[in-house]
Amino acid sequence: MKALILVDIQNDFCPGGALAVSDGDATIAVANGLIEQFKLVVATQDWHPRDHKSFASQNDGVSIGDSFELNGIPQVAWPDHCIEGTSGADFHSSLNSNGIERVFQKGTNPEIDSYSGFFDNDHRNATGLGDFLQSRNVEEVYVLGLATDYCVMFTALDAVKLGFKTHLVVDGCRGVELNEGDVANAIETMKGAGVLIEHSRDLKD
Ligand code: VGL
Ligand code: ZN
Repeated sequence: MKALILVDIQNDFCPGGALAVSDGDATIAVANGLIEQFKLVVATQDWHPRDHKSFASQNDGVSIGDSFELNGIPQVAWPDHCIEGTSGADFHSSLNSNGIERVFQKGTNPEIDSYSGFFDNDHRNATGLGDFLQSRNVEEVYVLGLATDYCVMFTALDAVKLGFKTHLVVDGCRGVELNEGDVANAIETMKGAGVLIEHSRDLKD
């Protein structure tokens, strides 16, 4: 069984959003095209309490884009984004969210960030995505969404670690690119870990 994993296609990561990724809404057409082709589609949703400590606003002397340590783990300071229950945290209205069977929320603990759709950044708490996929006999996953150099990459890397044959649908992803080269490096890191890099046009069956 194959599954499509849509990562964080939310208003705050699209143009006009609080943590807008350049061209982030270009992922939607690719996602909608593939939703039609897959029997099993799941999505992750970045879902933070208002006082989440990954926000620069919650840390004295820390500015957006700074690196700091949060409970012993390296952390980038983000603008307030994807606050639970706000429109910024909603899936983009153009996304065919009717096709999504199950949504896994992450980043709900204010003390730790969660880039991967499977685990918090310390790998201690699971979102349930891994167990869900295993319960549905999934062996192969296709990952796309936002952002290539954060949540998409860590989701794909964890998928490999959990034993799924993992594909990145590269034209369905866009990145933050906080530093030049971050997206290219993320793709190389995924490749090196065994992620298969694909283009959506080659997935038509
Ligand atoms: C993300 C930064 C902070 C992402 C989420 O979805 O890639 N990036 N929170
Ligand atoms: Zn976040």
